Amino acid sequence: MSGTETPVIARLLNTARYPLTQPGSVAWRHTVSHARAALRGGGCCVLSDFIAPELVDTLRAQSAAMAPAAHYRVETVNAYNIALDTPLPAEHPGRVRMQRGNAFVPRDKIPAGAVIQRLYTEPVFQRFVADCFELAQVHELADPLASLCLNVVPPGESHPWHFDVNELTVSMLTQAGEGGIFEYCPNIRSADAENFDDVRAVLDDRGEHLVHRLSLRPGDLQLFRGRYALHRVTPVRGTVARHTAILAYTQHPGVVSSLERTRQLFGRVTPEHRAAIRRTVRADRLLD
Ligand SMILES: O=C(O)CCC(=O)C(=O)O
Ligand SMILES: [Fe+2]
Repeated sequence: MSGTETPVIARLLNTARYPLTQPGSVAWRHTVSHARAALRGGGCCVLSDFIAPELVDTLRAQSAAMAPAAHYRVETVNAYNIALDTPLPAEHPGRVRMQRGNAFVPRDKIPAGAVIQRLYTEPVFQRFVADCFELAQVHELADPLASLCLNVVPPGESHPWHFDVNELTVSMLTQAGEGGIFEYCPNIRSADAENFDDVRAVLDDRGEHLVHRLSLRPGDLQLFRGRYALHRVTPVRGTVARHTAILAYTQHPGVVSSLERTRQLFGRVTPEHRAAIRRTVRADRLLD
């Protein structure tokens, strides 16, 4: 790179606030220690105005252009996204059925030049994400559809309570909808404890004391431990859909979503999903 060339990452981000072009600098370490403290405490960190201010409109326009490519189908699901006929005891939270009205634009329908594609694969960004999550390295989710998505919550719909497959989720609101609040229950489960009682309490609206809420603006970056925090987006009102880019990373390479979950979310599976059945990689032994 010549001395005058601006690195791609510098054009994408609000580098005045977030020093991603200087890995390891004092300013970098300051941001990382803030993120680490928030992630250790509540499994969630919001870095406001993360994207370059002049790109916030582009981000919104690009997401609005790709939203029609989402797989729209309102479905009945449970919080674990496992088959509804899975035999479970009466009090099990997996028996609670919810309506899922959000829709995902899969990675293979997101243009290569889109801001969110460039950010997702940017090595300096991945290094920053790893540093924030206190990992030596993060891996892109090895899933051709779920690794990078746009989550579309149309007016009148919601994205009900669930856990993520991947341990590390990075997301960015690209278009705000009226309502559509992100709610989450930090560390409600861990890699070795499902804590079904508290999960059931939240699903039955008896768990208000466990619920936290975020106020997000387009271009904010959210780092989140979604495998251990039950979370949802409340119903969107008005006329404008809520759009969020979901950038999924994992601690271990080779993580692919199950066939059941992939069919639910995208309405199709790929040869990579079929090939992965025999070598499913998970960092834990949780239900999903
Ligand atoms: O759209 C959001 O803010 C949350 C999306 C989410 O939880 C997911 O896609 O798993
Ligand atoms: Fe999620």
